Amino acid sequence: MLQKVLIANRGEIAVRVIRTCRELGVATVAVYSELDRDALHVRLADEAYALGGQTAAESYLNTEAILSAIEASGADAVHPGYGFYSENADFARAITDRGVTFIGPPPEAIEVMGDKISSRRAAEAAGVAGVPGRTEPVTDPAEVVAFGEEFGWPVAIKAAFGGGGRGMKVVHSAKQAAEAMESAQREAQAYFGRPEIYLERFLDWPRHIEMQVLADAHGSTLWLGERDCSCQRRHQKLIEESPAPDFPDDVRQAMGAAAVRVAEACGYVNAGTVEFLYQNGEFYFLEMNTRLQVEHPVTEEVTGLDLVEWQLRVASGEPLGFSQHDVPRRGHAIEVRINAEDPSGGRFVPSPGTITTFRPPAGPGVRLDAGYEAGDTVSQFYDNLVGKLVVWGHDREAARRRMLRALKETVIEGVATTIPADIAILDHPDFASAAHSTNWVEQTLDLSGLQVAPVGPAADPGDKAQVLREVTAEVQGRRYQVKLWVPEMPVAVAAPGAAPTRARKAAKPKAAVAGGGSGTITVPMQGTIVKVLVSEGDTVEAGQTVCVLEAMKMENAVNTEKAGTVTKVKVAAGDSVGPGDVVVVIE
Ligand code: MV4
Repeated sequence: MLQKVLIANRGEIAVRVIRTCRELGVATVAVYSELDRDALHVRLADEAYALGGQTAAESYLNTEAILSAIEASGADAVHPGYGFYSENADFARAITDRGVTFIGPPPEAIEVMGDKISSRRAAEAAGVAGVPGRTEPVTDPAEVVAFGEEFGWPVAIKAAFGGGGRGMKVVHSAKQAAEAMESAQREAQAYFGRPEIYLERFLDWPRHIEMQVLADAHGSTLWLGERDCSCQRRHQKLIEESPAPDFPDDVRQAMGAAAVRVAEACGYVNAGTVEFLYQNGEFYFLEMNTRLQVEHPVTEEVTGLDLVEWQLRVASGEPLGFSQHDVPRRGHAIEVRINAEDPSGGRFVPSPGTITTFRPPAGPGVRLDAGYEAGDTVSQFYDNLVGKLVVWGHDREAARRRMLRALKETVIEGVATTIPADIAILDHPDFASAAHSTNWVEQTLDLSGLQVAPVGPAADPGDKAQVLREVTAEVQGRRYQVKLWVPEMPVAVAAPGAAPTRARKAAKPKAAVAGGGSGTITVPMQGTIVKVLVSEGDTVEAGQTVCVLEAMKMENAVNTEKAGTVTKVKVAAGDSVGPGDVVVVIE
């Protein structure tokens, strides 16, 4: 088994991977940007390494910094999560070139599935058809017209090197062909750096159904069941579920077998997902995602398998050791993505900020995979997924009701979330009866009346502003030069000649901490007030000790830098205080 896994990601997926590693006794290494230095994934990991930078490009997409962290930590494997470098063949090669295991598919499989034309050809070669169309790039509007006349209108024009849904154009008649083609080429160039486009028949009310596959390095590839991800808005999935509602078992078996053939055709190893469009009983290959997906927990809840565990086992060379017939599928699971976005009026406006309250739901059949806790900040620099709420029920209706119950139990304050929109969707008769399609959220669902209470003034980042200070520390006699992130306020100043003494036995406090010269005396660190030496009305001199703070087993004198009269004493012996708390006011 792997010994130590570095997770080249952040947020809930980094937390998700850490949890399974811990259960398996595998050590974990987090990496973090400057903004994430106190993030949940960093707090949970066994060790953590700074990548520097704020934006994704400066941090989680900084190959050199990630490679240095691998080197420094001695990690023997890297889990890429999703997004960032998860589907980057060059990154996978950079990892394996150093003799470190990449927890994902071989780079060649990432490459074959990396563009639409080559993946569609690979699927066709394996006997799995895409939506009827032609894979040769088109350059002449006459080809679009000829295609529409042969297969019928509307026609979909897609970017050959695209993915994720951007750059698709729908052409309803011959006279729209030229303009739509040019606009599709321009968008393809702008989004994907390549202008090539190709044609498919357009399906007007499809469902997005994807099949989870899992392959070991010994020639065994299994399908673990489908997920229906038809609830989307602008290609962002909102809700996913398994099994797909109103989906005949013979179609499921055929789709599972098709997904296995696609995976085998590209030499796939590890967990992957084959996406299909499904309409009128027929399914068509769309693309393959060569990573663990956001919505993987839906499959975990239905099968009882831990997909991250199997990713690690397969990556370390273990055979699956079970066959297609052994894959359990029980009940129904639904996942809702909770994003820090304000869905008022159906607009879904990003709402970054500090989460002031986070009360998670609990109870039977409820799982929350979150990347944040109360006090954590959702940054505008990254994906604003706060977490995923996943429920299990014995059937779809039980799961739907349980999800509504759990969503209404969840309290998140400080940022707006998509929860009110999720509730509206789950409550809608079209969702309850599974009459929705990939177009439903944008064409039918009306959220214009949705009004979310304002979250209040955005938490002032100045509140928590910290500065980097370099200090010398001695740990068991060895000198270290360390960098400390400390609150931006006057820091502790040791009185000249003062030597710290052990607390409790020490009669006299020696170390001195000053709360600044403003007359408002604050403590610079967390601790307990053990003695208050002044009373309201007392006259004090500059440098005089006003109280004694016990912190980190040391007694510290809290001194005033300013002379004057004590107007307020805000603490008493025994009180717990934190950095910045005011203890005494002097005028
Ligand atoms: C289609 C389609 C209808 N007909 N292709 C958009 C994402 C991209 N990966 C494929 N997409 C679509 N391709 C044909 N021939 C409708 C969509 C589509 C869609 C697909 C999956 C999930 C959500 C979607 C939302 C709008 C359109």
